[in-house]
Amino acid sequence: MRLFVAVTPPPEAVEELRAAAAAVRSAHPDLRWTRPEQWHLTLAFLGEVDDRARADLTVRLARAAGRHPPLPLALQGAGRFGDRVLWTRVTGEVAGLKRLAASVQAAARRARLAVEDRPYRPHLTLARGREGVALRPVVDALAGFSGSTWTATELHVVRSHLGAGPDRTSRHEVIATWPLAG
Ligand code: 2AM
Repeated sequence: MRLFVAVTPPPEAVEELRAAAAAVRSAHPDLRWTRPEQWHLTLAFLGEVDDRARADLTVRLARAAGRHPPLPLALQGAGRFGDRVLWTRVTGEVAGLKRLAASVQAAARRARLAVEDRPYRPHLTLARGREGVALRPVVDALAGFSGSTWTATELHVVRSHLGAGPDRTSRHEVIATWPLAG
């Protein structure tokens, strides 16, 4: 199954961001907006994972979660990866989030999964671009957003069902959760 590991903002933080992004979203229906109920901060994308690797991974991730403390975070402003991805920025205990991501990636590697070696850049994907649509004005329109602080208290393993959501987007299913308890 296709898996990734993430932390998720609580409903209040999602609602603030949804409200702040609503006008921008209406002004840019040409972008492929992600659904608020699926908003998350990816720590590691694992791709296809078979049952044996998943069992190994589960044990290692449970251990990793227990070594990290809950993380106070806030969502703020926006950024982009070229004209491909529009995201909102993460502030607060970003150093701790990076340490958690490094632990998760190390656990995945020890479970013999191929994890990308790119530097981890904390972000929450709001929309994916469309050919010929510039994201800079959209980033500018969201620049003033400043969400409340919330605390990430849990680590989730999420299964992505490709094409199973509305309009053939993916559907996400949380298949395991552990408290951050370090
Ligand atoms: P994102 O973190 O930029 O939003 C599920 O697909 C999640 O894993 C998404 O949040 C997605 O991008 C992230 N992800 C990271 N690398 C990916 C990859 N190579 N393919 C698909 N999703 C990836």
